Amino acid sequence: MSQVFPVPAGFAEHAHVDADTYARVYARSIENPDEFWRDQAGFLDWMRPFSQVSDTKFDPDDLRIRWFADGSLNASVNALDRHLPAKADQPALLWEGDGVEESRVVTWGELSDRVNRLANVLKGLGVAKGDVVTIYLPVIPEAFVAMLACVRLGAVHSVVFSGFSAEALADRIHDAGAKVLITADEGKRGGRAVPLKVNADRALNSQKQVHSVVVVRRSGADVPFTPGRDHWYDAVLDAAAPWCEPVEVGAEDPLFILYTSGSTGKPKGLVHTTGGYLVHAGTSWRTIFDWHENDVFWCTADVGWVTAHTYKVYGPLLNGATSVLFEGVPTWPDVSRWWSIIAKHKVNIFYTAPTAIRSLMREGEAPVSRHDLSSLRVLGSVGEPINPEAWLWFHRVIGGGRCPIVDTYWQTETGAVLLVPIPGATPNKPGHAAKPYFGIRPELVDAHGNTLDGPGQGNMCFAGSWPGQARTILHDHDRFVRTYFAPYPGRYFTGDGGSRDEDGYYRIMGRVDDVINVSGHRLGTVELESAISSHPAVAESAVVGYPHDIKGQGVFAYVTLKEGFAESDALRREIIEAVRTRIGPIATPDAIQWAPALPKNRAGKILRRILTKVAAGDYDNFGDTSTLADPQVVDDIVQRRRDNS
Ligand code: 6R9
Repeated sequence: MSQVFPVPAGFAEHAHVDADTYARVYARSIENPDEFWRDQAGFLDWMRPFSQVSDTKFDPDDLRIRWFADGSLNASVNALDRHLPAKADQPALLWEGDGVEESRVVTWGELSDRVNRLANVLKGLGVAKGDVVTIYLPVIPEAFVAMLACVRLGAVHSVVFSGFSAEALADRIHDAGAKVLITADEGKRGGRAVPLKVNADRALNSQKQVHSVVVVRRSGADVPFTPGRDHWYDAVLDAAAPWCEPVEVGAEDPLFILYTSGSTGKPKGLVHTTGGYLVHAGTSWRTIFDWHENDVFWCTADVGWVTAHTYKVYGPLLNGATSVLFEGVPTWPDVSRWWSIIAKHKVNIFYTAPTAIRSLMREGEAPVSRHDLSSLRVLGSVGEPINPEAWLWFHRVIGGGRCPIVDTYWQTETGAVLLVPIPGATPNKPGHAAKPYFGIRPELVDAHGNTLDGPGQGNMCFAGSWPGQARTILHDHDRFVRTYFAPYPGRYFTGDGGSRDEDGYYRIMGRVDDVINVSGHRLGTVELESAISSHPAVAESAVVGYPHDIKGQGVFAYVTLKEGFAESDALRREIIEAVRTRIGPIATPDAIQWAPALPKNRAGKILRRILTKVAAGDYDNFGDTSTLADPQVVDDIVQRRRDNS
């Protein structure tokens, strides 16, 4: 039995949604989804109204996901123009740099000016409706400017996390077919420089696809510059005209691409479209965080992830909300950096990830109690299941016991939230993403495709479409259908396992596919294995996730070396370096165990189930091992794991 935390006294009276409203609106949204979403769509300014709300079918042989299809609009008009001139002098972004002495306030007027100018610059570089622009920037206001400048032209942004390596960036630029890249000289994290321009140059080496690079001067470092191809952001913006006519796009025209890891080696470029995504993002953001005018919101996610796309960029901007942006890390220059920012800007709504909470929790309460966090009213969590211990600490120490925690379950693919305890409506149970958002129909499905009734555990699926969901994988619609709609026909399959209790509360149990969730970041095991195998000494490798105190899951790699190579710490370091070069520091293996051989069945398939158990230090109950080609291999692996732990 989980402890239950009721909606705090007095909270519901001022909330957008209380328990009765939730029950009534949810029921209506399921009985008549089109009517519900039509109402929600009224939140946006449309250039041409839509006549049909939805045209959707979750049939793997004839998949159809279309929302508001004959309507048209422009995302930047909705995110900026409609807040002007009323909010011209009010802050849109409160930026804190990596160093404590660096901060900036960007007003709505300035943001709009920069967006219009950059849009004109991009237009001058040949960017037009439907073209993809890759953005490789740290958490600085220019990242927002870049995204909005693209969509002002009807162009499609593809943001690549600034922690990805040159090779990972090159793959994503190439796959998206981008001809223009927007980056910075350097990023700054924890007092260290991140060599963005150097990485970008390396990614653009020996290719002709990208003809123009716009470079933001962030650190002022002396970086390589290719005349003709490279342009300093400040110089070209100063020279650009301050108004750019927004381009009208269809609701089903693409808004952005975002890459995420799947269970094969190649990252998937999920394609999100304009109308449905903006309706879902904008309306759910204000509802689930119970945002009210003048509230200050802070989402700590990096712009490279979907969490930031939906609930740091589009959600707040569509609502005309003031947001905090922070470039650095929570532990630098000291472990109270986040808490000092909350106190400085009197943040009311704070949205972060369990992995960060777990690492800050280790530092105890003293760094927190030095700061006044009494402005906080709502807390949020995202990216991975939050363990009850971290939940309770977040609630008591950061939220002072008075703030509901909005545990938002969703994915890059789903565009916006699916499961969530709406703060004025749904009592919290630690670790539970709780209840479906409006219009969302969760189902737990067993291995045979049967939908479970009542309490139980199963594969987390969703029946029926919702407007924010991705429409396809770039260049691979077949993979899109196969991955999400074929496993359980009639439903969208998330790749997660879930459970439901007697109160109808859902809890996410983690991935059931070959994806591991490290500090809230998705990494494909196959992708990791191919990075490891790029080292010339490696014959074969198998990667699994294992429990990690801070990261949730860590990366555990079993590595078999080629003849003639000896196991050594130096080799271990080289393999780690190979992974950092191919993917980036987020993928750094936490443990490498040498394995003279990997456990395989007679067909040569690696038995990951066993490797996962051994990595977790669980040496019993390997289940059916009769298919093992050589049982001795398992004894060997167990022995080595015991010796090392
Ligand atoms: C938004 C985001 C998606 C995967 C998802 C699941 C895990 C996300 C969660 C959660 C439990 C939550 N996940 N939120 N698990 N509770 N509140 O994180 O998107 O990066 O695509 O990751 O993250 O495993 O399938 P994305």
